[in-house]
Amino acid sequence: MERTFLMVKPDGVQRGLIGEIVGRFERKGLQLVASKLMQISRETAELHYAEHHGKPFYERLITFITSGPVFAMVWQGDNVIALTRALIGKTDALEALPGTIRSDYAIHTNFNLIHGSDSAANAEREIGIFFESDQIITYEHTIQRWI
Ligand code: RTP
Ligand code: MG
Repeated sequence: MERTFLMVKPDGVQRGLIGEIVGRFERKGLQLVASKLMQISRETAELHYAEHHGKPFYERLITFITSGPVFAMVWQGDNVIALTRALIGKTDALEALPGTIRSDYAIHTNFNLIHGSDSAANAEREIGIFFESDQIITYEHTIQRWI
């Protein structure tokens, strides 16, 4: 069983899309094991996006992700990292497949609504940045046997 870190970005929160986005992962059959609405500090944003440090879009990205509350989550399920990346869609909304979150709701790369971890190592690292281990809830997911 795999875990991933997902985060509705400030544009998604402001546009009232938390419920819509969470609903897509719920209906897929994935299990929510942690969540919180939070304001990210610059320090946290720099830790989270460390791999992009020095890139041309870095400053814009840090400014954007700290510009308002985000909805941070941990989701669990078989292949949850690849599955959630597929449901989110490509970074650029123009390249995202129809039916993905970014294709359905985003127009620009700078405002692409949601973050999803891209590897097991990054998922573990990002979960550690945003959540204490006792904030991640272990519970029986009763629909699991039907999925
Ligand atoms: P994320 O990390 O937010 O889930 O997005 P991603 O994996 O699809 O894309 P990534 O390459 O990790 O980039 C992180 C965020 O930086 C912004 N970005 N802007 N060329 C650009 O202007 C550019 N490239 C990336 C996007 O907001 C992207 O989500
Ligand atoms: Mg990324």
